[in-house]
Formats: sequence, structure tokens, C-alpha cells
Amino acid sequence: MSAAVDAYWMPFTANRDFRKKPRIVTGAEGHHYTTQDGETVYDLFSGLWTTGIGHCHPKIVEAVQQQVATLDYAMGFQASNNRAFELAERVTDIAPEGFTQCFFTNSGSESVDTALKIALGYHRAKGEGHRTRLIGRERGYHGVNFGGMSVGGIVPNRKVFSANLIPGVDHIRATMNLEHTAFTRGQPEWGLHLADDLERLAALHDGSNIAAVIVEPVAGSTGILPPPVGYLERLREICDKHGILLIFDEVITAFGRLGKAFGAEYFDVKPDLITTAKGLTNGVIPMGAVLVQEHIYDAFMHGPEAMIELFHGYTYSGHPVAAAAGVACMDIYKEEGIFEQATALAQPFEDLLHSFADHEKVIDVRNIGLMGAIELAPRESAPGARGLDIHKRCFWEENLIVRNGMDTLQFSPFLNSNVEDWGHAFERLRHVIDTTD
Ligand code: PXG
Repeated sequence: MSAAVDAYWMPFTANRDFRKKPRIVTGAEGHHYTTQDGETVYDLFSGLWTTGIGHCHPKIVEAVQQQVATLDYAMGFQASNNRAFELAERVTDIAPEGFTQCFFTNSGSESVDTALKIALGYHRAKGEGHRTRLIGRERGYHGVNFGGMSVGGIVPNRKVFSANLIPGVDHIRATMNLEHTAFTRGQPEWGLHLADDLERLAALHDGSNIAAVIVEPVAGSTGILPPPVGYLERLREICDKHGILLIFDEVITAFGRLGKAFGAEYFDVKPDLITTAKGLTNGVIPMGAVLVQEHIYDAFMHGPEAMIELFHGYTYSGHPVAAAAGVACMDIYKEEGIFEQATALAQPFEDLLHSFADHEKVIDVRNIGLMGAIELAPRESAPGARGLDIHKRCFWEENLIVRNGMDTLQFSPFLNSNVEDWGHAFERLRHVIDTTD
């Protein structure tokens, strides 16, 4: 039975096009979805970067079922629930040294806006209220709330809201240039100099006016841009020199996507704040978290003890059912060696992706960890059309989820994928690319 599709205004979707022939999922298990037509679909995107462990893991299902029947909600301000504390401890346990504090949100967008507010509050608490400027990066994606949209650099997301973006924001340049970086496996050698954009902005505004810089360690949504060799280290150096906080937006890169708990660990560069969501609960219940270094938390802990230190939080911060899902995830990550599995899969994944490098329609292949992209040449005067056609044909004809951002096909496979499944999936994808204009 197909449901009516007229009442739901879908996010980031071509709604009119979708309604002509809806693609509706009704079930999931492991690495597959079931559609409303009863088809089984293999997913090369792990949900939306969310579901690295796979769907309906019995341990997460049980944890959620038990929690919802035990404590379904508890007020989160001036009191809280046992699960939130448990998850905060579990997450900080696997975070880089010094990250002792965890602030819960409900999404990546909320994590980003929370981190920006913590950065501003930190400087003010230290008597440096003049540090108000925020720096993002072109092509960066930091969610869709006003803070994240403003530091973000995805043009269509900003265009309509241009006049209302928050003031005092600058951007450093993105790190991709096909002339220099095309078909790189892992981190490109080219592009380190682009980190010096931050030095230029510090010179322009005076570094003492800048509060924070936020970057994704690997830019995800814009089409997977691994950082140039030495680039993140250089950003860290410049931040240290000027007293600027460095925020890593790890909504995608945390929890195993690069084979480590955090991108900060993978790249061995320590930011001051880390934003997360997605893999925190395997996408099962919406939840995000901002991880905060102790010295930042400590800066807030002054003044009368009975006074709220940070006037910020959400009704559902630390929601017990979400937190229970998160705790189950942390168990699974460890017990099933999920990050180690992801590490072992990175090479076969790279090889499969780069087997498309000599295809006539392909202009770039890039990858790091279990993040990868195949960029196709756009059709003349129809940018994005080829990518969308391939996405749809994969879904309808090959029972395969391949996400496209314009003409870039993006891959975020399960962290515990089966290489044979990939072999079949990429064969089918090749057929679709071959036979799509
Ligand atoms: N920061 C980063 C780095 C993200 O990737 C967000 C913030 C926002 O998270 P929420 O939970 O508010 O959506 C994201 C989300 C894609 C895709 O296809 C990427 C995201 C979301 C949906 C699709 O690349 N990233």
C-alpha cells in the first residue's frame, strides 16, 4: 500500500520531482533497506553518514526498548538522568586526552551552534570579550542553523538568507583544486599554503579579535575533501599563535569513519572543541554532542556557585532514550572492533573507487578512511543532472543507494561492510555510469 505523499515537505529534496515517483523506505536490517514495494536495497551511504554499524542492531534495539519503558524522559535543566551521565563518560573516555566535558544536543546543526556559543562565552569569561569574529571555510558544511549556516560555505544553503547571516564571519579558502589534486589517494600533497589564509585574516582583523575557526577535518557534504598534508597542523599552529580556538566539526568524521574514534586522533591534531552527532547513536535516535577541553569548561566555572554558568541548552539535551542508544553504540564500537574493521576496509575501498579513475566520464576520485567520492563531468549546460539520474537509476534499477551531490557521487559505506557486497554494488554502479548519458 503506498501512502499519500502530499503532506510531507521533505528536507533537501526536489519535492515535486520526488512526488512524481516516490522512493520510500519502510524497513531496514543490517546493510539493507526494504522499500514499500518489498525490494531490498543495498546502501553505500550508511543512512546519511549516520549508521556505520548497520541497521537495527539487536543490542541498540534492546537498549532503546528497555530505556523507553523505564525512563522515557526526564527534565534536563537543574536535574538530569543516569543515562546522560553514563554516555558523557563513555564518549569522553574515547576522546583525545584533555576532552573531559560533553554537552549534549539533538543534531549536528545544534552541536555547531553550541560550540560557537561556547567559544564566544569562553573568551568573555577570560576577559577577552573583544574576540567575537568567527572563521569558517568555503565549501564547509556546518548544518543549517544561523551560526552554522554563517560559518558554512555551501552557496545554495546561504543564498536566500544572505542578508541575515550572522555578522563578523570570514572564510578561508577550500582546499581542492582539480588541477593539482585530482585522483589523489588520501591526503593531497598540494594545498598546505591555503591554511595561511587564517594568518592573513589574523593580520587583517588583528588576531586578538578572532574567537574561533571551525573546519571539518575532512570536508564531507561538499564532496569529500581530505585535508592537504600538514594543513590541519598548520591551522593549529596559527590558532595557538593568536589565541584562537580551533573547532573540529566531526559530525561525519567521529566514531569510526576514519577508523578512529575521532578525526582528531586520526590526524593527530588536537582542536579545542569537537562537534559530533550521527554516529553518536548510529542514527537511531537524534542526538549530538560537543566535546570540550577541560580548560575551556574551567573558564566558565567562576562566579557564584548557585548561578547557571552557560545560558544554553535544549529541552532534549541528554535525552535518556537517545543516551541509552549511545551507550549501546559505544559498547558495540568496542566489542565488535568496529573502528578496526573500518581501518581494514579503507584499502579495498580505495582500490574499488580508484578503479573508476580511467572512466571517460570521471574527472576525479578522492578518498580517505571510509569516505570517498567519484566526481563525474557535468553534462553540458545541465550541472547536477547526470549525478541525479545515476542516483535514481541505482535506486530503481539496481536496488542500490548511491548519494549524489550535484555530479559528485559520494560514498560512506558501513564501517563493518562486506567486501563482496561492495564488489557487486560497484559493478552495478559501473553499469549505470556506462549507460547513463
Ligand atoms: N556538520 C557537519 C560536518 C555535517 O556533515 C552537520 C553539521 C549538520 O548535522 P544535522 O544533524 O543538523 O543534519 C552535518 C550534516 C550529505 C549529508 O549527504 C551530510 C549531512 C547531513 C545530511 C546529508 O553529505 N551532514
